[in-house]
Amino acid sequence: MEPNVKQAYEAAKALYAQHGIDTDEALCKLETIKVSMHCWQGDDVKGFLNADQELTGGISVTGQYPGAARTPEELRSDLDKAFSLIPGKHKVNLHAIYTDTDEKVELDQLEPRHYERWVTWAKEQGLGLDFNPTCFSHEKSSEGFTLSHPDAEIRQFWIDHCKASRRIGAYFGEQLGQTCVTNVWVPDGFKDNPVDRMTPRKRLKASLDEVFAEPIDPKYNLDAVESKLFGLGSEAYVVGSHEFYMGYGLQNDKMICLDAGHFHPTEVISNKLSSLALFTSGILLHVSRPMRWDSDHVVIMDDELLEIGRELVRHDLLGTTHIGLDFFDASINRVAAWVVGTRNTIKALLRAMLEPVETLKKAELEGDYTTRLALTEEFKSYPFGAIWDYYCASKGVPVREQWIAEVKEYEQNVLLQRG
Ligand code: RNT
Ligand code: ZN
Repeated sequence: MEPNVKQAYEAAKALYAQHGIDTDEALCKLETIKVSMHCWQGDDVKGFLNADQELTGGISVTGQYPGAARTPEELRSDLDKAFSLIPGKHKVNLHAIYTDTDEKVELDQLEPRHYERWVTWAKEQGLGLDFNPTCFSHEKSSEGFTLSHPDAEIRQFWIDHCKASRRIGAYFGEQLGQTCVTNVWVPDGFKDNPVDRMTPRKRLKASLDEVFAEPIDPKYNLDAVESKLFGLGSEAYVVGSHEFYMGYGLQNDKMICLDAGHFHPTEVISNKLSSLALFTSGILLHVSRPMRWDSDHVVIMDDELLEIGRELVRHDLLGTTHIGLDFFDASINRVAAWVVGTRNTIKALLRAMLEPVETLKKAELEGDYTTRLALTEEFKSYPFGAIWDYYCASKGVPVREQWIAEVKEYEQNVLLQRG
């Protein structure tokens, strides 16, 4: 470790200690937190199963930066590169379309063996895996409906796909000794005002009941359901709204997935955690950055990210919250996108751990809102960067912006060599 990194750490440590904050302890805790890095940033949500299909489901990737992964090997190589620049041991979030197999297989016929090479790799790298059925980019979703489709046959296809996905999740969990979270998100909805808002929701509810009917050991797989306010082409109505899945999740003991981009523009998921946590045994997050709409920009160190970190730390929710990332930007180097978003997410948690929460709580309880405001603001310029740098150095990953050069080199030697 460079001596100046260590020196800066010692100086910062002493400052935090004056407020009773133990930086060594904070780093020990930070080390145990896993972020689930989404594979789909690496290839613009194409996958390998039907890679020639256009991206549908009301989500969209913009940009033409060269170097997107074209094969599972390339994607794993890019993930390896990203993880070498991120401190800690984490998870990878796979979508069903990211099969690694020579077989031609349909979504409803998927089996654990189609992901065996991912499992082998995850074992080698000490990573966990999470999973998602892919209910989009398919001819059977082309009418904008999947699990709530009025046609029973099409519905059955998607039910079978989701059932298969849970079994694959359980296989991941069992093989890797780390619980897999399988998250169901469907794009179902109407572009224009519906007449009947209820019947599609009844169908979605019945389909989900079938999907979850098979008991699976929660040690291996946990289920989550993800709501949404609107999508491209489902502006007027989304079947799986927040209220729908909040009801479904609470009634059926399924985790609710909060995606930062799936609410009204001034509505934030950070303010939902302390409520939801009172009524659930766990929450899944899709940390993302909506800009004016659900645009899935790379996560930056903005107020909402910090607030999410604070809520998780202050209310001791880290043990029960599964932190997933969900963004896709094809206008910049995709490995860099992962590194920026993941480092920021971890860094935001660290910043939250380095706040004088007990003092602030006490001030609040005593009605001393002056101290609450003043101390909060002063802490914004406390030297958390020195603690972060030390953490990166002690985990053997590049300190500060040093990682950028490594990504550029990888771009030259690997990404730009791809056709
Ligand atoms: C879409 C949801 C969903 C997807 C991924 C690819 O709005 O956020 O999580 O982004 O499944
Ligand atoms: Zn999401």
